[in-house]
Amino acid sequence: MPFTIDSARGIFPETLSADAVPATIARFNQLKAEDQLALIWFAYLEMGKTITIAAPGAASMQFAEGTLKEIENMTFPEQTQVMCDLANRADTPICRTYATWSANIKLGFWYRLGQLMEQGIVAPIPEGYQLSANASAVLQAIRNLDAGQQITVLRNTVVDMGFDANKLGSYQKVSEPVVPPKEQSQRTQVTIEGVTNPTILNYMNNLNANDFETLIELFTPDGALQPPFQRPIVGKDAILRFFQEDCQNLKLLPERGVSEPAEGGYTQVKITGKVQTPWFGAGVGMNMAWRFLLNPENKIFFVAIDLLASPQELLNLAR
Ligand code: ECH
Ligand code: GLY
Ligand code: GLY
Ligand code: GLY
Repeated sequence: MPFTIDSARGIFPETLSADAVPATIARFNQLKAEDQLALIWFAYLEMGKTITIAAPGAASMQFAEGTLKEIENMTFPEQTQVMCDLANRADTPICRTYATWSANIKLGFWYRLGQLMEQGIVAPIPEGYQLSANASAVLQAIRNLDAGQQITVLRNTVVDMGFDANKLGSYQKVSEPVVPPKEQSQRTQVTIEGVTNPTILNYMNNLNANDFETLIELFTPDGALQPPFQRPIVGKDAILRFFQEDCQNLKLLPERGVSEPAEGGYTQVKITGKVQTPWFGAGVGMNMAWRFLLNPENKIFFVAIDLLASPQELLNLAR
């Protein structure tokens, strides 16, 4: 085989991903818990002036309801302690429960806590809270990012909170029910300037239709998918689980691409375009690239999804 997953990760090396995102998260992680929570609160309020977040669906909220009730019944100091524990990734019952939740359930949980803080039911960030100098600098770094990068920082900080899931041992992951695929009549078909490869078009169209069972058949058994700023997810079972847990109701808007032969009868394809998340809809278009490596049978051996450094990168199809 001419490629390994590791060597496949290096296709289209000119792709400039948004390194500012992991850099900002690393600086955020150095802050003390109180500063982390206050910083997110301030960032969230500021972003709320320009972009609107959709209320989480009932399907994702039902799993967090027990924990939210528990928190509502606590005193303010106890509530503040729970939020600091989450930021500190402490070993507590709530932090362990949180660790079993999918990303959308974690986001829905914080969305609701934010509302309860506004209503005075959950302890607010103290009036006049002064961020440390480092925290102010991280907040300024977030202001300087584009909206797609800002929501990625927020998402990733929330996902990383709670007890470390790798230390839980065996556990049942809690995620929203899988939505049925869209009816054929409701489906849209993408067109991509420069690319007509059916595997690529089917990838985009099936993901847009939440048709994960059809989508996964486009992959080789040992294939891999690398989400932004993450390690590759390897093998059809794991990729299918990821699609079902984390990829419902995304909107992929690919714009252009290049396709060219690679070693051993493989084909490498780079696509650029926008992606919308159901949390923000058309309000935030994330600038993305997909870097595909297809085997000689036109199956996906590898695909990396990158959040791009800038909109100019949408035009960069260099190898
Ligand atoms: C408050 C203060 C106290 C602390 C906290 C608070 C609450 C914060 C809240 C934050 C909410 C943030 C949200 C962020 C959502 C971001 C979503 C993103 C989605 C990106 C998806 C992408 C998908 C790409 C993919 C493609 C593929 O082809 C394959 C699959 C996949 C304020 C109370 C914490 C409430 C809601 C960034 C890019 C295209 C890889 C998935
Ligand atoms: N409101 C977006 C979601 O629940 O995914
Ligand atoms: N941030 C990409 C994902 O949904 O995993
Ligand atoms: N595109 C993933 C990274 O820059 O790490």
